[in-house]
Amino acid sequence: MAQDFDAIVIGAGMSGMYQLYRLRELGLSVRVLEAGTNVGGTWYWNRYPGARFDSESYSYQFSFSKDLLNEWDWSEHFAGQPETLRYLNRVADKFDLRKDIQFNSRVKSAHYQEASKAWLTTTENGDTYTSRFLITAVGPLSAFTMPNIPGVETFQGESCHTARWPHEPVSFEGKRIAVIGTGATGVQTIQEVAKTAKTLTVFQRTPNWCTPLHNSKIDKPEMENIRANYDAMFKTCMETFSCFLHTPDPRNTFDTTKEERLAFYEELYASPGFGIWVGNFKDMLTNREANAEISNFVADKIRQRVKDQTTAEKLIPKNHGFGTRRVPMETKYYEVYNQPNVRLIDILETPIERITPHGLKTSAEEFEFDMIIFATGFDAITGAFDRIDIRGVDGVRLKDRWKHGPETYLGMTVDGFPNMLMLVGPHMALGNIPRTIEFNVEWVSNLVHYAKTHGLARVEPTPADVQAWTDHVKALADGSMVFEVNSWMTGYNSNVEGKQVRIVNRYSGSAPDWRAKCNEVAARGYKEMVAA
Ligand code: N01
Repeated sequence: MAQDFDAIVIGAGMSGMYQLYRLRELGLSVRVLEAGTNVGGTWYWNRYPGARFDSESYSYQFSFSKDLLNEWDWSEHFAGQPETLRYLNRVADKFDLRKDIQFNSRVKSAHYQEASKAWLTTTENGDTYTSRFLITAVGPLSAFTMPNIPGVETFQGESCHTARWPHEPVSFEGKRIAVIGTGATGVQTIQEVAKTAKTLTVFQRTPNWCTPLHNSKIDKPEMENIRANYDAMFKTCMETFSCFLHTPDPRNTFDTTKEERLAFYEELYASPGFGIWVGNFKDMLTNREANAEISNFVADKIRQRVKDQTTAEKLIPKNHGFGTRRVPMETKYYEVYNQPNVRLIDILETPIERITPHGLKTSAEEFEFDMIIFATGFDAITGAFDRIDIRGVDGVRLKDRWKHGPETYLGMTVDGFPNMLMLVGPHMALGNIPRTIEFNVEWVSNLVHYAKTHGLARVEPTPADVQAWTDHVKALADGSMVFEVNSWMTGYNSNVEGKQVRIVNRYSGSAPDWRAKCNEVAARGYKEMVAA
């Protein structure tokens, strides 16, 4: 017998946790279904060595509770995963969230039932739930992908994908270790593993442009200063392009002299966090010559930091410009390649042919390893949706509907999928995600509240609005160099069938613009949403 709730929320990461809190405040009955054994989502699963924030800790936390802000001290400007997970557990304790979360419950399917205008959700354990609203809080980077390398299942040593890292400590001491993948996760992992591994061999397919994080500790007086400034800080985050404390410089690159630009690049390179990516000249990702300037600057930094110039050249991206893929933030990453225990293998030059029981074989060499770490990323944004059998009106599958890329209204709704509301879904602003999450959750909560109080059993956008929003999101991507490059940010995944094609999966306008549009819709009483 299915249990009935006003809303089912899929996922107990940051968005699912806050959604539960908000809907409960509105007096609704809510059940959160979570595959893991505890809260935290991204921060629960990604326990790999060296995992940490790339956003300033205090700008990433929840802002909705003054009490919580007053109670929690951050120990570093960019906190490590264990601290963030402790924080999220504290949030769950403080607001007694766990009592409404069903852990160990991976959702298998969610089907819209026309007769009852409700969703029927089934977990892999066979539990069933009915609810008027289905709220997806599945995360943009949660469906991890193993590499499609032959023999991957035959390796007999220790092996793990970074997004499924064990809860117990893992020692690298005295071990011969391979890391496959050099995205933001690979870079953080490599820095850490290199400290103690007997040997570390990095298998790199595409080098990324990495820049220094410049992390540092926060002492008590500094924490008190930061706290005193919270209101202004969160206001800044709501005004900047992508909700970070950094925002694009209003100048174009060539409005400046060569000396001025180099001085500005030096300043950004020496500053903590994402400033060099999201606080750079405003034409960095639209003007090719401008992009070449910053790319050459960072390439020179890599040449200066890596002693062996053949290795340095391998670490410098040649097929994409700076900032066109997510910039991994690093702490002595390039210096790792000066260590005698570390070796870089360029697998474009010598491809991996297969993984063997004792290691792997490239076109040039056979390697033996005690451990292989797969830092091979995610089937991003739509991947977590694809893995659930979601069916709307007339049994139409969301996966089929999105076969050629997502179609949404405001990134939160899809016509033909009534009462399904998405948190951090496709086609909405991402950036510094918790800032977007809070807005997203509040907008969804207000809509649910409106439907409840107005006796509306069905909330859904019109096909015309979905088409218009999807066209708008695609038009925004036009002319941005980001959308000319293969990466999770363009939905490309070499390991997933049908995903070796670039799509527009993200909203690339400013977060304030996206929020303004959402606010307009709410202010008009959700007139666009077909309701009956
Ligand atoms: O994943 P990725 P990630 N054979 O897709 C390689 C966020 N994040 O987990 O580039 C060989 O970036 C692949 O090669 P290529 C952040 O938004 C946040 O590192 O496809 N190699 C690439 O090198 C980030 O962008 C934080 O040629 C294969 C790597 O694996 C996002 O998560 C920290 C392969 C995958 O890189 C994803 O990062 C970490 C194959 N078959 C991550 N398949 C924080 O801020 C894939 N690769 C805290």
